[in-house]
Amino acid sequence: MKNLFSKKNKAPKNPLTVEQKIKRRNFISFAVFGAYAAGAYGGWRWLYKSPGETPGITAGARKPLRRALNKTELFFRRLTFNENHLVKTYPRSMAAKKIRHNSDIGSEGVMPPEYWKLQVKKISGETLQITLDELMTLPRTGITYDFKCVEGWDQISHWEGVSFRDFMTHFKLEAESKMDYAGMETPDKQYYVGIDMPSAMHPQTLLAYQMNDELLNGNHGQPLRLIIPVKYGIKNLKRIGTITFSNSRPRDYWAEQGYDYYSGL
Ligand SMILES: Nc1nc2c(c(=O)[nH]1)N[C@H]1C(S)=C(S)[C@@H](COP(=O)(O)O)O[C@H]1N2
Ligand SMILES: [Mo]
Repeated sequence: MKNLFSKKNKAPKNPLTVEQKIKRRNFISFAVFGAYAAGAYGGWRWLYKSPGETPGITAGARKPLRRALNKTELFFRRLTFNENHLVKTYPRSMAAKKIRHNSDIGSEGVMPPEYWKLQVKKISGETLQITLDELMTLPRTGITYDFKCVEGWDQISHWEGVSFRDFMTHFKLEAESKMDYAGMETPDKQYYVGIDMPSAMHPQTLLAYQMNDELLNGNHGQPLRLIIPVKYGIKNLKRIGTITFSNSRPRDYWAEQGYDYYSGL
């Protein structure tokens, strides 16, 4: 049988009254709350006083926040990106006949084909000038997939053109394909995107000149646009004027406004 009066079970010498107990608990909760509040305030001050990120590529965030964002981005990229993982495609008959038309920064109206050449800036400093006719002699690739805009709409659409990979091989841009990024800009430089090379070289990425059965019209990036199914609409630059290659992030129109630079799906 248990001895109720053993040392262990002995009643405390000065048992606390209920009131004292409550007081003590209140004191502890306030102390804990106070410590959290001080910590939170300290953290906020630290963040507030920390330097802003280098202006340019992305909208100004505090450096530590941007570091955290970049880490998260890398984590998800590694987790979800796989060049053998293909975006879902649909039978061509499911493609919309009337394709939704969104913003046209840098791609308004029509570009007379005789004034347009694709400028490809090689890392040697040389610039290739490529006509649409020349691009159209390369193997033609088509894709029917669900185009997604960050604004919340999506549409199954059909596009044709040259796969970016085939384009790189044909024009002997091997050294360029080993760089970290491709940058693309409209001829007037009003709209521009930066694309990480693995996404650019993804087998479904196209330099597209055709939508459904016709060459692109002025609404959709005539004469040549990027169709990059692994990314949101914002990265699908209409009316490509120049392509550059670099190991640092090329400037990106929407990233400068605070959108995710990677904008992957
Ligand atoms: N030059 C240029 N390209 C652009 C844009 C733009 O404003 N200018 N908008 C982007 C966005 S946000 C989307 S959703 C798609 C829309 O393409 P669409 O008009 O062919 O549907 O183009 C992308 N490419
Ligand atoms: Mo969009």
